[in-house]
Amino acid sequence: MTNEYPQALTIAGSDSDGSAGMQADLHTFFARQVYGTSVITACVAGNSYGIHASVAMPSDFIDQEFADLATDYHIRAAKTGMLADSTLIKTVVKNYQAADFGPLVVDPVIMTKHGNQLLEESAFTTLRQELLPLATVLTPNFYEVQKIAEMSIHSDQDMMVAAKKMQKMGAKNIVAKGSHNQTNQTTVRDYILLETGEDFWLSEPYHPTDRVNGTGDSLSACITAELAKGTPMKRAIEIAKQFVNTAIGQPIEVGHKFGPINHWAAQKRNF
Ligand code: PXL
Repeated sequence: MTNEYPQALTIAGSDSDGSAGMQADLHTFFARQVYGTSVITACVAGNSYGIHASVAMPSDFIDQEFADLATDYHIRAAKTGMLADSTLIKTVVKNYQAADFGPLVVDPVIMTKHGNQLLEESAFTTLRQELLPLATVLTPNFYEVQKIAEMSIHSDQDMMVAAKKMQKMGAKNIVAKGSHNQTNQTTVRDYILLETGEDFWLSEPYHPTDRVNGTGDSLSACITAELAKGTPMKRAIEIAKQFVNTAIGQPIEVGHKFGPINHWAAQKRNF
């Protein structure tokens, strides 16, 4: 088809306040000039103070969402977000394997910024054994690294060992996000381990703000958008880091507590 627009997919939960989950992914796709499609896995009711109810979609409905996209759209990259439990992970794995949706970015969503758990503890094994082997990119935050790799991180060396461990579980490229809860912190450092074996640290300024909901969603969505456009892996990761950092650095007043990041500020930058 002439003039075909790059299409990307988010397989994620809906967050009613629009700050995170599928909504943050779609904001990011839009800002990065890719057409966003979505497979909704769960819905959460919440606002900037927290999440107050959550419901998972039935598996046969998820099957139908995948089927409808597969028969019509040309999806070039996909990402996962909230998958809630083991049944949902298995449903998504089965459908993604049957489809031809390009590289998969797995954001292993376990806990929100408010401290609400979005993935049942009993699903961690399914996540490790069934989803990670499909991950072209895995983007765990500092907490998720420790949960998935089953070790605590106290040093750069620990982070490198954990990333290698996650790569052995089958994820090809690892974007392991650094901690950001030390006092007087001025930078956040993420550790990247590529499929090729190349590894490096990416450092960005730390912004002391509570308006950080949806940062992990937006980072993984931005990598997905770039992969859908054909951007090489290392560059896709660098762009995503800068995109999210710019969006955190110019907070907007929406909600009262853990509000959304500023996708418009990031959209204005030329990467
Ligand atoms: O940011 C993690 C996240 C992912 N998915 C959904 C969420 C949240 C955080 O609030 O609500 C649906």
